Amino acid sequence: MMDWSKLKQEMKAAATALGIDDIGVASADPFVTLKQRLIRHRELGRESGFEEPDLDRRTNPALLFEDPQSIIAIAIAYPSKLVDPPKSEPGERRGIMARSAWGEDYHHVLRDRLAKLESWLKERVPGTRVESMVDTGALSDRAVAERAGIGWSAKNCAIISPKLGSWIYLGEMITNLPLPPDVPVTEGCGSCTKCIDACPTGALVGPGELNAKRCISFVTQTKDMVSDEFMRKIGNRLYGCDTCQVVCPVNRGKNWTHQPELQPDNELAKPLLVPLLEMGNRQFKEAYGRTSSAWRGRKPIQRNAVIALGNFKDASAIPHLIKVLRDDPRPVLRGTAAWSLGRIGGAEAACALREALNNEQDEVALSAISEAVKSLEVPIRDCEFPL
Ligand code: B12
Ligand code: SF4
Ligand code: SF4
Repeated sequence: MMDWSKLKQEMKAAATALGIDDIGVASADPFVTLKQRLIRHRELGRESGFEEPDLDRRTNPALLFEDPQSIIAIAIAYPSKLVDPPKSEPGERRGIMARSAWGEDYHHVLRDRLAKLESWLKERVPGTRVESMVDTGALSDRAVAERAGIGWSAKNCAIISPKLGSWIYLGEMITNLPLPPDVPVTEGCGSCTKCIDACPTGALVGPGELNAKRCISFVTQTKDMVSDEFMRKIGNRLYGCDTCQVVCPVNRGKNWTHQPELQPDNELAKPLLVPLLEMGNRQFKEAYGRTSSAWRGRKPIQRNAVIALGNFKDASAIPHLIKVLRDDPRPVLRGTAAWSLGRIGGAEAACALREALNNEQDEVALSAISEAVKSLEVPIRDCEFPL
């Protein structure tokens, strides 16, 4: 007879050698309260659209796996600080990638660890069956991690591990092994509300409640025109947002540098904006293809780079933005360049906008250009294309 408690202890002892930073076991029972929560979340229109749409599959492991007996949750910790980060200076402005997009794509790293764990289990228990997932699977990674005792479900929505903080990626494996479940963490946020207060867009509508459509992380991953309100709030973020984790006191001093694949390349994590604008598809794939920021392609990142240049109000960016306004084949990029030129202002930007107003054929870009022209503070009379 297999001693499942002993196997679990041995598995926990082996985790570090398998490159896993924390591991826990959850029962494979349906996630009943999560389902109610997800129904309400949908009714309120607060989904991002990146979630698995089938709420039954998201909350019932038995619909994903024949006769599930347990779910093993894993966490891998990632760095929160760049070593000697390059400065963002006038004429050489830089954007910032969220920490979860530094280093190698975490989907690959966690899948590698889950595969190692699977081999470890199969060596000990022939007949082991597993189904592993990271982020793109049907289950809620956070709900599984919470149930498996990895951390608590915090007011900023993150799973916070008492020992690792929230700079952790999550993944899991449904199994046919009746491993005894762990106990959820009882620690919590207490009376702290720092993350809710710091969220730039009010996306954290309550403790642990996110309106994903207002979350900057979501907005940076969309592909269309962004509203004026959100473009201003994006600042120089190129992908994702870390504000509600950076302000969290539990994360103070937590910076995990031991996972070799997850260590950042400064020039990719905090890249110069102008060269990013000029990257072709192939160049972009070579530079960012191995990171998790590339999953939506280069368009959202280049659009965000254009927004960042507008937010910096650095006049040296004007010729580059004019080039996008005139020549970029993507209407969203042309429209966003118009917004940025309007934000920086000045004669050169204004003339280029007037010219574009006469030449632009696309409706989306045209509407952004006319808004930008309206926003110009100084009327320009000496352009080649006066109004
Ligand atoms: C869709 C998605 C997003 C969307 C929506 C995020 C969200 N909070 O819902 C967007 C694009 C905005 C996003 C952003 C980010 N994401 Co994301 N995202 C996901 C994804 C694919 C699904 C999440 C989901 O279903 N959300 C719906 C909510 C309602 O459910 P949930 O958060 O999964 O579950 C919790 C709640 O339901 C809550 N709950 C249950 N019942 C009740 C009842 C009440 C009353 C309340 C208040 C709460 C509550 O408890 C559950 C457990 O915590 C997961 C991967 C996965 N498959 O799970 C990654 C995931 C959540 N993302 C992750 C990360 C890292 C991020 C970012 C930090 C990236 C970045 N730097 O920009 C931000 C953080 C934004 C934030 N404050 O949450 C990690 C989280 C790691 C961690 N330590 O928690 C995950 C788990 C990916 C991974 N495998 O590592 N993400
Ligand atoms: S990721 Fe940014 S925008 Fe989203 S909830 Fe956190 S602080 Fe707010
Ligand atoms: S900032 Fe405070 S309230 Fe927000 S997650 Fe951290 S401890 Fe919880």
